[in-house]
Formats: sequence, C-alpha cells, structure tokens
Amino acid sequence: MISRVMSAELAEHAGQRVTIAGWVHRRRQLKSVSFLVVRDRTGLAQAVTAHDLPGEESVVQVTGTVTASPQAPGGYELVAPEIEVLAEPCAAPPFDLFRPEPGATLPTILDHAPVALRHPRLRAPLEIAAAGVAGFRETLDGLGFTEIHTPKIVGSATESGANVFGLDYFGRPAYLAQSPQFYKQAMVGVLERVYEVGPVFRAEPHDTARHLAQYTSLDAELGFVRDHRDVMAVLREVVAGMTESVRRRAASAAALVGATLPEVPAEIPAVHFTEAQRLTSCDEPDLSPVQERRLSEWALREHGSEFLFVTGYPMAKRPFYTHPDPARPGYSNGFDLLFRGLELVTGGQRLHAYADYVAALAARGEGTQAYEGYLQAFKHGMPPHGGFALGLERWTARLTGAANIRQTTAFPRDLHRLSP
Ligand code: AMO
Repeated sequence: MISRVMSAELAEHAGQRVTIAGWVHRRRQLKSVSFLVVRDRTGLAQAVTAHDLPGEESVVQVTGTVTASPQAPGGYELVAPEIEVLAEPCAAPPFDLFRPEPGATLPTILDHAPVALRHPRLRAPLEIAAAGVAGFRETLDGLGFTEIHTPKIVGSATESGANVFGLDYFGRPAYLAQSPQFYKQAMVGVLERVYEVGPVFRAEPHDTARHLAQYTSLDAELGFVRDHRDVMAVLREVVAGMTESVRRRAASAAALVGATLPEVPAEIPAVHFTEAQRLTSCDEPDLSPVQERRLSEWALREHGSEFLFVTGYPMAKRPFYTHPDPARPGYSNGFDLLFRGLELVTGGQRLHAYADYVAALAARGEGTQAYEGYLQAFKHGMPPHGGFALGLERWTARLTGAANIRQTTAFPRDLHRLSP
C-alpha cells in the first residue's frame, strides 16, 4: 500500500512532511504560485507550488510539509510539494467536478456515472446509503438476528406474476427474485430471526421517480410474534438505528447535501387503512402517491412525526402469504410505513399454518405446485411470524431530499437504462 495520510488527517500532522494521494480535483495557476486541490476518500487537501500542475482527474501522490493556512480546505496545506503523477486521464470529465454544484442534468450524470459520481455531492448519497445499511445490520445484530444470503434466481414469483423478469435457466423457465420473501420466511424455521441486504428485481413498466428495475431491499423476518405490531416495534428500532448510524458515520456527507435526519418517535403513530381512507377522502382499495403525501402531512401536523404506519390493508391488495386480521374480515395484519410522503416499508404478519397457505392459494385460483419448496417450511411447523422490507434508495432519497431515487444509487436500472 502507498504510505499516505488522508486529507482529513492533515491537522494531526502539522509541521511534518507527509504524503497524500488522490485525484487532482482542481488546479489554479496564478502568475507566481499554483494551487493544487487533491481529492481522496475523506475530502480535499491543498498543495501550493511554483511549478506546473497536472490536469484535473490525474491521479497523484503529493509529498509536502503540513502548514497552517486558513484559506485551505481543513485549514492546512502542503508546502514545498513533490508531485508524482500515478495516472494521467486521456479524456476530460463530462462536466467540471470541482464546482460546488454538479452542472449537469440527471441523464448526463447517469450516462457518465463512473466519473460523475466522483463529484462530492453525487458521492455523498452513496456514503449515506452505506451508513444506513450499517445501522440496519447493527440494530438487527443487537436484537439477535442472523444475516442470510438467498438465491436471486428463483423458480416462482413472490410478489405477483406481473412485474417479474423471466430468464432461461439451463432450458427451464426461471425468474429474477422480486424479493427474498419465501426464503426469509423459511429461514425463520431455522434461525428464528433473520435479515438480508440484497438486490431485488422488478420489471417495472412505469417510468417514475420512485421505481427502479433493480433496487436494494433491506429485509427482516422474525418468529414468535403476537401479531404485526411486534414487527412494527422492531421496525421502529431499525429506522432509529439507521438514522443514528447516518448521524455517526456519514456526518460530513449529510452536511454536504443538506440531508436532514428525522426524529424517530418512541412510538410511531399508526392509522388503520379505513381511517387513512377517511382522512384522504378515498374509497379505493389502495393508497395513491398523492394520498401517501397527504397522510404524511397529517401525521406531521397531528403527531409531529415524519413517520406514519398505515395498518390493516385490505387482504385483496396484499400477497397470498399475508395474515388476515382475525377481528376484521377482509382486512389484513399487513402494514406500510410512510416516511416524508413516500411508502418506505411494507411488512406484516404472515400465515404460518400449512392448511392456510393451501386455502389462500386456492382462493386466488392457484395450486401449490409452484410453491412446493417454500411450503415445506409450513408442513413442518412454523411459529407465528412476520417481517418487513425497506427500500434503500427510497430511504436515501427521503434523507437527502432527492426528487428521484436514481440520484441515490450508483448505476440505476430502469425501463431505459442498462448501462453504465
Ligand atoms: P414491497 O413490494 O412493497 O414488499 O417492497 C418493499 C419496499 O421496497 C421498496 N420498493 C421499491 N424501491 C424501488 N423501486 C421499486 N420498483 C420498488 N418496489 C418496492 C419500497 C417498498 O416499500 N415482500 C414484501 C415485503 C415484506 O412484506 O416483508 C415486499 O417486497 O420501499
């Protein structure tokens, strides 16, 4: 490894001769003096020299003496530097990476993602996402969950038949997994409490600001619940842990993009679906994006909360594995969590008796054949259980205020985009 200090550590080395390494973020050649700003994974550092400078995005190693300088990023700069060029670019970036705001449209940014994402403001959401995932894992590890890794090539659709990508698996039909739903449930029979962080695939025919064809799903599933409310309590801890982790691990990225971190109430307010309908004057069996926004505004007004649970969705609108509400025929023990006007999480209690699965599939006109592997778990005794899935890109978009979730993932896949 090249022996180097990071730009954020310069202050600790005042007076010493040190080496930094990174990309030429910016160069300013004045008449008698030149400034070289180097970007590394921790931030920016400046070197001052009388010599000519390599061009922007050159990869350099700079050895110099750390000297206090109020105008330099971080308050220190390298003087009397020796500059070694490790790699020279052979093309100019699609836009200036050194300007505070990336001066490019979203399509230009996405078309040139490998370079464009180097812009500090475009990189920041990725750091925030990573901190969120770390908080997800940390919280669930602390609650006795085990991380699992399940197949992404599967033999049957989990969420619905409509938006599944088919593929040819050695001559047999197969699908890209829409969710780890079946496997995470089966693994409750093995490990009781499990979670997974992984890609899921939806052949979304809609070109919206909140749908991708591949996204990162943060899934959890746990056994021995009384009903969906126990799952909601775990989800509250997860969301609080993710928020705290962003605060702790990605403070400078959050500050750079003006991300505002939510207060997670000790108990997140919840409304039943029928109440949500009444509040938004709607009688459709599902909530539209406009209604989700109105409900979020209501929760903020009435409860001072940026989060709102909507519980008891109609059974007709939930997948077959959903547990009905024993007290309210037609309604489920399924919930969504809304965050700042957007559905962030879906979850609920699941059926756990084998006979109930057979009946639920029959009621939807389906046999058990396509689900034999999954149904094994229920033939052999499964506790009452439930879980949830949180869409990582939506979480990051809501934290950073990004209008489009494509701004919060490095290489989004959608209706039109398969590259880079
Ligand atoms: P659902 O299909 O509602 O539930 O997905 C869960 C969460 O994933 C996010 N999400 C998406 N994000 C980006 N692009 C998409 N196309 C997309 N679709 C969904 C949302 C959503 O709330 N198996 C159930 C979860 C469970 O019950 O445990 C499921 O997948 O944030």
